[in-house]
Amino acid sequence: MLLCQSNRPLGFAEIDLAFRHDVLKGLSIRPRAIPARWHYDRWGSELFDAITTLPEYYLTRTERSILSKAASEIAALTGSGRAVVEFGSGSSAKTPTLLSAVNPSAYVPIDICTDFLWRSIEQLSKTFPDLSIYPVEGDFTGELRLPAAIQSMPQLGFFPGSTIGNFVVPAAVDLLRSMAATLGQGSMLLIGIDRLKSVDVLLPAYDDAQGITAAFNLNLLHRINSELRGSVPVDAFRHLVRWNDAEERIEMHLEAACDVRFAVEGRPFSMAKGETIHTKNSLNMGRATPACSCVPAAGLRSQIGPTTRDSSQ
Ligand code: SAH
Ligand code: AVI
Repeated sequence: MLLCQSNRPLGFAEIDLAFRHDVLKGLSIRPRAIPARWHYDRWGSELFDAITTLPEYYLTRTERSILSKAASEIAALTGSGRAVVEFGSGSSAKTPTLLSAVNPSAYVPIDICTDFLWRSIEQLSKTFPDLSIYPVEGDFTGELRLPAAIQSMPQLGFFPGSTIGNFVVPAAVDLLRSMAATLGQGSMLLIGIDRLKSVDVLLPAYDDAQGITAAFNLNLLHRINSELRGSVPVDAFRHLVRWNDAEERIEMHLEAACDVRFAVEGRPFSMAKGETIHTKNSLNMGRATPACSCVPAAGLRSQIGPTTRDSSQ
C-alpha cells in the first residue's frame, strides 16, 4: 500500500465510441494490442469477480489482509470524514474494510462497467445504510468531474487491486496525474500495488487451472462480436500468458491457433497462426518497474509505503 497526498465522465455513447476506436486501432497496429479496460463488460466483471476467489489468484486475499492490518495506521494518517473516491471499484469487495476504518462522509465509486457499478453499490448500501454514495460511470484514465455534493469535502482516493500495474510506467505517471487532478488539492490517494515475486507464482495467477482467466480474456472477443458487429472466430483463439523478463511483467495475449480472417464494423482483418493480440500487462513493484518512482514523477508526495508485507504475498 502507498498512501500519498496530492471533466467530465464518459457517457454510454462515448464509451461505445472509445471501444470501437481502440479495437479498430488495436487490431490494425503491430504488435496488435487492445487496452485492458475493455475486458470489463458485465460478463467480464463477473468473471473477474470469480478470479478473485481462485486459489492461484493471491492478490485479492492478500490485499484484504493488508488493508485490515493497516486500517488503523491508514485512519490515523487520513483522519475521519473524507469522501472516499474509488477508482475502478468493481464489486467494491475491499471497500468495507477501508470505509469502516476511515469513517467517511461519502463514497464515490468510479467504474467503466456501469451494470456492475450499480449492482455493487446496492450491496454496499445495505452494509452502510447511512453513507451517501455517489456513483460515477466513466473512464478514470482522464480527469473526471466529481459530484458537486462532495466537492467541498476533503477526499481520499482509493486505487486497489494492483490495477496501476496494468499501465506501463509513462502511462502510470499520466494516470496518477489525472487522478490527482480529479481529486484536487489536499487530497490523499491510497494505492494497492503487487510486489514482484517468483514467476512460478505469477504465471498460475493469470492462467488458472479452471480456465476462468482464459474465459475472462476470451470474453473480449465475444464482446467485440456482440458490440462491434464482429465475426471473430473465438474458438480459433487461445489465452496465452507470458512472463516478459526484460520488462518484468506478466502479459496476457489472445493467440490465433490457426490462420483466421474476420471482420469488425465492416473492416476485414486477418491473422496468421501464432499471431497474438496483446490484451493486458500486469507489472509489479520490482527492480525494473519502479512503480514507487511514479508517485513523485506524478507530483505526489509519499506518506507511507511500501507498507505491510503479508506472509501469503
Ligand atoms: N477495485 C476492485 C476491482 C479491480 S478490477 C478490486 O481491487 O478488486 C478493475 C476494475 O476497474 C474493474 O471493475 C473495471 O471495470 C475497472 N476499470 C478498469 N479500467 C478502467 C478505466 N479506465 N476507467 C474506469 N474503470 C476501469
Ligand atoms: C484488477 N487487476 C489489475 C487484475 C490484475 O491482476 O491484473 C485483473 C486481472 N485480470 C486477470 N486476472 C486478473
